[in-house]
Amino acid sequence: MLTSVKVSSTPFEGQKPGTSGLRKAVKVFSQQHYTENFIQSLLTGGLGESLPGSTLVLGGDGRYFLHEAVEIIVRICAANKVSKLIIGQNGILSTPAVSCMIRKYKTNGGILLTASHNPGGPDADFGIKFNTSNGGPAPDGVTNKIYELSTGIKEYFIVPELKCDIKTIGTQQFDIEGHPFTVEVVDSVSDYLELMKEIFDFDSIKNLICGTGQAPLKILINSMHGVTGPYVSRIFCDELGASAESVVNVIPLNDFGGHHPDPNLTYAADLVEAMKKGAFGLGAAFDGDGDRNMILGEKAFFVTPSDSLAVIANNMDCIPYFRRTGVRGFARSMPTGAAVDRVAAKLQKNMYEVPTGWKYFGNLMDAGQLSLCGEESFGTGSDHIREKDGIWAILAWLSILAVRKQTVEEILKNHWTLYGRNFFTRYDYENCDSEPCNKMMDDLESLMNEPSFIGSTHEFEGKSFIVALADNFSYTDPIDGSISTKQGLRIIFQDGSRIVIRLSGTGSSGATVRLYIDSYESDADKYLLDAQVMLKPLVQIALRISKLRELTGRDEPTVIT
Ligand code: VG1
Ligand code: CO
Repeated sequence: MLTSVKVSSTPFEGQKPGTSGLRKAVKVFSQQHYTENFIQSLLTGGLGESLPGSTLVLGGDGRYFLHEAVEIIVRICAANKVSKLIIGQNGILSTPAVSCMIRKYKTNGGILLTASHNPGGPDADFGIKFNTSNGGPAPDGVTNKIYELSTGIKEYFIVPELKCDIKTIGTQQFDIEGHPFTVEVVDSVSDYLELMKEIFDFDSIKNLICGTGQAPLKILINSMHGVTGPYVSRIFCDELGASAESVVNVIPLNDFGGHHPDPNLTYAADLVEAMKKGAFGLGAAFDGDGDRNMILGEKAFFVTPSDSLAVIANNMDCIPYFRRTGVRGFARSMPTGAAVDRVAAKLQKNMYEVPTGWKYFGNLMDAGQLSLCGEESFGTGSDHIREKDGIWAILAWLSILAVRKQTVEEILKNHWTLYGRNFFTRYDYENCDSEPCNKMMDDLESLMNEPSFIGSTHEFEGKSFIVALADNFSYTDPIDGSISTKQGLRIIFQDGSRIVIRLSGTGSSGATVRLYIDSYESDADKYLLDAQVMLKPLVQIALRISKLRELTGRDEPTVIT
């Protein structure tokens, strides 16, 4: 029998909820009691009365500090009378896999150890995220409660002697002062793979990749040394017949090989370079925890996430799951390019615009109102789980390619011919000082609130735009009526073009400014032009109105997508 002890503790830093979960540098989590405080607050605040006797899924993306965190969480769960933890072997579970397992095993929730697309290693980031019983990120009400508890915590409960083996698949039973506590270590991939097989036609994708009846589609999948490695090897190589050279960086490393595990044109530059050589028909990369994806066609033809969402929306019948469930509705986060809106209008489906962060989609899905959604930040997903899902997105694209027998580029060009093109770009200014960024946002909001701002004309190199609407985006959840205010400044012009500026809620230090530009073009002669050229006037107008350069001292963004 093991005993639980109460340890006195004091909060030393507010653990504020962000866009999703808690992210800070590893050295913060390593401070005495920091992780313990947070986990105790998470269990008490997140599970409330259902904490004793609860079952939780636990796993992470393999980054540095994962094993220490798992050990602490197991011991604190045991002391708080959790009855069972389902843990991925070696602590490895992708974010989509956790969501899948919470739903499959109907657990009370799950704890995800990841800082997503942020770098890992002893001097880099770590994160803890709580998902509720629907499999999705905890809603604001829950994260606010956890935050409140963490600011006043005085003690936590722990079973310091408890040791469990997370290397070996199997069940371990413990007796904590008469309470049974079970740790079940499971294969990290199996449950997720099973779900993918229910959603997609694996035979048809296999024929596409192996070239049964036509030339094989050569694919190049880059896991960026994140958690998707084992999933990619099992799904694309073992199940779908892709060759070993089709997958790279599939060994999860605790520092992601020193890289930024963020699938965009800057941080996944090696995929871009490899694709440019022209030998592959589809390229893909994922972030550290496997919920984001980037898709490239032959010769590195870039599919923006906003377009990817719209193309999948327009081709839902290529995916067996949607043929079964029907298409309930589409959604995107507010800054995401509005290409999908046009598909929704044509197909007469409901279209929702929600704040940034996946948690807002969950309520709509739970209420049966939403089938497919996405964010410009390389997030695409559906109601099969309650997280965005990188591998799912690639399988969705492969399904479309298999049915339509066209290249990625052809599919995009057809789409633009049908709907016109929404040009989109995002500029990130990472690691800025917080104070000037807050001032910039406040000043801009005041300017936008001046009565003369609506109707004002803004001009750059001969192109001019007239402001039709300007606000700080606010969202009323149509299902539970909860209101989320101040979700980003948006300026909408009379021609429908949009400038959006918001501060990141996921950074682990300083402030990150995100500037988003979305503009619609219906002139077919311009569909193939470069987005940076097309959007330059709006970018310059945004920089001018916001005084971003002057206030942040940054001339150039750190990342452009
Ligand atoms: C960013 C993205 C947002 C995404 C969030 C979590 O948030 O902009 O679209 O949902 O990261 O992604 P922010 O607040 O930094 O802009 V990840 O892959 O955690 O899970
Ligand atoms: Co992620």
